[in-house]
Amino acid sequence: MNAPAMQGLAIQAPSYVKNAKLVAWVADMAALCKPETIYWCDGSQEEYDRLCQKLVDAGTFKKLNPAKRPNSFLAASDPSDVARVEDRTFICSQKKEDAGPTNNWMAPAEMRATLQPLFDGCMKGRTMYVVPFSMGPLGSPIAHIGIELSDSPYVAVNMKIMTRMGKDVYEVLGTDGEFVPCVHTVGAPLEPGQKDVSWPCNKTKYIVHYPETREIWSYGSGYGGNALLGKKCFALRIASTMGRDEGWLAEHMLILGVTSPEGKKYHVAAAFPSACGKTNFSMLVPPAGFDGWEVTTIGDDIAWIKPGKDGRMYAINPEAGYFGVAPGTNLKTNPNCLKSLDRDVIFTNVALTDDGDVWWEGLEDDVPGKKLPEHLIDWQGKDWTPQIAKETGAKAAHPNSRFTVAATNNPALDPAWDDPAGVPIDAFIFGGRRSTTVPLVTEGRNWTEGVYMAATMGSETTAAIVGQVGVVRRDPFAMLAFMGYNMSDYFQHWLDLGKKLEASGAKQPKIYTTNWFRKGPDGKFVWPGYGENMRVLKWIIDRIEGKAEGVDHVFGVSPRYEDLNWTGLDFSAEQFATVTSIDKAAWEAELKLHTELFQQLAHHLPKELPETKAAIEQRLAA
Ligand code: SAT
Ligand code: MN
Repeated sequence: MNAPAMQGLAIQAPSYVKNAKLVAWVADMAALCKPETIYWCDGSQEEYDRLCQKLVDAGTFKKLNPAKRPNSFLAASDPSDVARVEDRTFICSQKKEDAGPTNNWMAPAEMRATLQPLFDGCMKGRTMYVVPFSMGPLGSPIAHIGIELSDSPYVAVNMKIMTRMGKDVYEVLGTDGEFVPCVHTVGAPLEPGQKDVSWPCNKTKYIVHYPETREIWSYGSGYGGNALLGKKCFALRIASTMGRDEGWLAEHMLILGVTSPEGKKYHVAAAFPSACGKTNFSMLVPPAGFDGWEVTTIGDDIAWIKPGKDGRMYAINPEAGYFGVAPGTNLKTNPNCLKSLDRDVIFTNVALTDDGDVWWEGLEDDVPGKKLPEHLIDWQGKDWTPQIAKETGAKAAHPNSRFTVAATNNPALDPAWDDPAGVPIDAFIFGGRRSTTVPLVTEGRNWTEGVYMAATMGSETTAAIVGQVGVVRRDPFAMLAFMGYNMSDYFQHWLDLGKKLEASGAKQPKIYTTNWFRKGPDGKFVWPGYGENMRVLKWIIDRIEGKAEGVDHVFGVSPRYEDLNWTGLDFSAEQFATVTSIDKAAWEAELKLHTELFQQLAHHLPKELPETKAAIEQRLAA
């Protein structure tokens, strides 16, 4: 491709890179993107430190006060580049129906023709980083390899934390192993002598997936899931199609271990939309009244789940770090997370304190009445004081500001988090953010009822996506933004897997739906959430053991007040009713929304879903 442009830029792969297809692809991409140099990342600490220093010199990173926050940095993004861009995200399968009605689609040839001129010369004046990474423990039968080419050193250092990144990956890859090619550019070529900006990006953005050829092309953004291509692009959108073809699941789920006082261990995988508390739930500290219970983290965002030889479902966390939402995190809401952030962290778009540390909204809320900082530099570099905040409503940290930190920093990390065999799943939870209608917790009476609850889940949007915050949208399986193929085919995949699992004779996971977010007439959350979610988790464990009661209702089984342990929490039966009531009119309206969803997804929609809906409608009318 365009050979003359390559003159003077030799593709000199390190001797340990022995995969001919990879070297040829890097050469092709270099010829297209025309970087000034190519740098092959080895994943070493020395390299990480060097690239971080480079980012400090470029003004992208600010080094935080080492006495307060050792080996940590603060990045400020361009104010236009702060979250995932769902309307710029495309699934380019050959057939439109394979992307389905919930995805943006363009024919692969048309998309390639669109991207060609954008990528041509897009890395001029910059370094192309070759970032080798494994999603999942190196060499695990559940893991897969990707190579990201990026002109962003910010991406390279974040990938070091978020994935198993480094030259060991080439050993697993060997001479002819498979990898998912991921090309990323900020889309800001530099002319000779042109001064760079601290956060290069482009107004034009494309986050593109070719599921059939398993490729990812990302243009114009440097932020989060748009740019760290191992995460949503690979581990969810591409991996979901791999899972469909190969009989496994790639899910937007945290994975936690929960150990009872008797020492029995369970594993729960839970799907919630972005910025709905997955990290908090995965690091939960059991409250008073739960002596001897322990919760440990396997993953906080993504699960790859494959059926094992014994017929059970085994899950790994394909990631190696957390890219979590900072605002709201404090010693009360998530003490384990706060401790994880003591050192070795990359913060993006939080505020800077006058003594060189970080701050975000809610950090001080662990103790009532704690004073706000007197002065900060906000995420856009402006002065912030409590007075300014009061007058203008200005947030010191962006609502989608993030931390990037290694899983190994987490004091609650599960000993099996890196086990190549994965952990067996006992329960799936699906949780939306709904101020009304949906009760605290419901158990599906069977696999199909569980799949129905997951498929019809609604949630109010958050700042994790560019666009309007707080509108209810259907977010099936919390996968709306992350599905690599037709949503109805995905429902079918879940139903088929359920049948296969049932046929194995092994004990199968139960399926639950939760809602921590019901509000009272005063507009405030009624359920205290965070560590108190243990009360719900224990009910779930007890149900698995056949030890807890509940009440059968129109779409499943929920606990009565007396079915939960209330030791140590002042929560009245009346409050409980507020978060668990099933209002007939609200559910009639809710079911209309399910009908709308099913109309949208009519093509290939499994008949079990409208059948389940009809049964709910009958029970509701009775
Ligand atoms: O930006 S990310 O996609 O990594 C975070 C999220 O939306 O969950
Ligand atoms: Mn997520």
